[in-house]
Amino acid sequence: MKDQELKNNKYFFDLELKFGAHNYKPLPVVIKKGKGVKLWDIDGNEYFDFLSAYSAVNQGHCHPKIIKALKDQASLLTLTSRAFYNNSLGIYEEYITKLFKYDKVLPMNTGVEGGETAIKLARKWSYLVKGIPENKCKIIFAKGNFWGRTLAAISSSDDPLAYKDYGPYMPGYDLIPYNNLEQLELKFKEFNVGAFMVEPIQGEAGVIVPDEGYLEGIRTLCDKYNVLFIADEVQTGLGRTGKMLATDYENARPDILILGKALSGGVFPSSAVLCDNHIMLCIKPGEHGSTYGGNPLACQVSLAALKVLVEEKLSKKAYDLGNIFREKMEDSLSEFSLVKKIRGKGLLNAIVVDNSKDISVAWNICINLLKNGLLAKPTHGNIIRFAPPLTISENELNYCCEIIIKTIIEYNNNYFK
Ligand code: IF1
Repeated sequence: MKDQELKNNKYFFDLELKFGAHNYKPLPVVIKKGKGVKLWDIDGNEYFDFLSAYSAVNQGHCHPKIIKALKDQASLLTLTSRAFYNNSLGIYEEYITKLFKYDKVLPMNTGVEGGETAIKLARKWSYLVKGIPENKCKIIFAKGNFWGRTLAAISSSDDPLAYKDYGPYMPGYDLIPYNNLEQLELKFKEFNVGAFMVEPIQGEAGVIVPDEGYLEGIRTLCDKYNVLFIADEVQTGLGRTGKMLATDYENARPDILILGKALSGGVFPSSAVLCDNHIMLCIKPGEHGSTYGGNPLACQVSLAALKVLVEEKLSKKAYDLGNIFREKMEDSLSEFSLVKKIRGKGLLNAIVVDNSKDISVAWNICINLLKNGLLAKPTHGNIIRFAPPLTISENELNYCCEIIIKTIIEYNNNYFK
């Protein structure tokens, strides 16, 4: 490639097309820099980020305190493996277990590893504590779930896009409708049910918010039938929905809590599984682990990321700004037949659009949002998720609401009659 040739968007599109797997369809923009709620592309165009890397950047891009923690630790020690102790892991473990009020934490790297770890803990507990016969433990999931891309994760999916042509699938799973306590209790009456793993709000399914009382109902039924309540808060946790945990909205303390994504503020892969001793101590030395799990770099970055959430009161911010967002969207857009539903909690929101006349409507709106300086991505065809970093100011949120409203109304007037 001649140096003087411009490395424009097409240059980067073509590199990825030629040398990369085609497992994503990104929006046509090449991001070069991120800071706070903003991203800049290679031409210097500025955008408001309303995806936050699927809620991994709750603290804003390149938060100075998290980056400082990364830099300080990176020049000291990055990885020892768990073959030895290190002077970061215990400090991090004490902080996170006291923050979320659990006896112990098992550190992993990605959200899906957190899910796998939670299921392994639940199975161990089922055999060693509950007394379910070996290899008979059933884990229950809700239809519409998404907890990652491993074979164990896609085995619980009812979305062909996630599971098709990846069989055979993990045995010992069962699916019931989301937001349905009656079906849950019927399932719990069956033999050998060890755990129910569920998102407090289903993210990938399109920000599906369950009825009030659903989470508390899960807790009650899990107590009644001695079944573990596993909350996948990888996307909903860490302030995103207006509380530190989405399960904090009700009396619904999970037996096993899974965190990821914003646990490191988008700076370094870090996930965590928290539970009390009677579950966590079912796994003995040598029975589970990970090369990078609990590495000093992830511990220091996660410690800083958690402290930012607490010190900057980002949960409360998300709660208040989320109410403003939904109110503005309802006031300005609910009259348009193009807009079918506006829903969410805190700063995890989605707008469902009518794609009966044009299946690409959500994508096209996102392209127009991009042109208007705001980045958002559709999910499941007609649902546009809006999830900015929780550090967004009220003025910035108001400005972005105007962009979203203007873009959707323009689309409605030009293409949707
Ligand atoms: C992709 C989706 C979101 C998650 C919940 C566990 C995980 C995720 C509730 C696994 C991951 C990511 C995965 C990423 C895009 C994104 C996503 F669209 F895929 F479904 F957010 F909604 N639990 N979600 O949302 O965490 O292993 O990725 O760290 O795979 O395309 P991970």
